[in-house]
Amino acid sequence: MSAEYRFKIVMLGDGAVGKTALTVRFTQQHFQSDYKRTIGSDFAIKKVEMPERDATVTLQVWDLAGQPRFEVVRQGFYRGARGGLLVYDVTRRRTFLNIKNWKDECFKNLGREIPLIVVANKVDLEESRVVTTEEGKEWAEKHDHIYVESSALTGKNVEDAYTNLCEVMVESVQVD
Ligand code: G3D
Ligand code: MG
Repeated sequence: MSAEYRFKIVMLGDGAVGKTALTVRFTQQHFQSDYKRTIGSDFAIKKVEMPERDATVTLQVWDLAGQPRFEVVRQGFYRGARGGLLVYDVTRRRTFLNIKNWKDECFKNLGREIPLIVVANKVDLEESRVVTTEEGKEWAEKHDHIYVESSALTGKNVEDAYTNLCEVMVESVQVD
């Protein structure tokens, strides 16, 4: 019997780091559900096959549009999330420094911790890169996160970011 999981995950990170670009690239979808757009978040669906685990994961990928002012919007965004991608832009140091705040806000809203993957995005922009691989990796390892370098533009490692998260989420269910 193969296992089926459904997980809501959240895209975390500052504006313009590539959260939407990564999600669109991964799901090959344009965002659905207009009524959610009005409250500032959207989601896309993607089925991930995990043959080694004999499992199928249906991901509901939530993406917060901008920085909604209303706390209630953010609560709805986080509610029920089982994992997330902490995304920063390797060409802007501030976005790297801010992933800690996104992580804190996420755990505070949920009242518990969930698996998060650190995603260093825009690695195609080599000339303007300011956050090194070593720095990103060191922070991720220190805080027990898997580290992935991606480019939503070229598609590099985009799938890896999400499938790594699936692995960790499935594992955490099996431990529970
Ligand atoms: P957000 O959803 O986190 O706010 P977006 O970010 O996905 O809207 O991306 C912001 C801008 O960065 C977009 O450019 C997008 O095309 C670009 N971008 C996203 N990922 C990458 C990447 O990996 N490499 C490069 N070079 N650019 C990327 P525009 O010009 O459309 O605003
Ligand atoms: Mg966006």
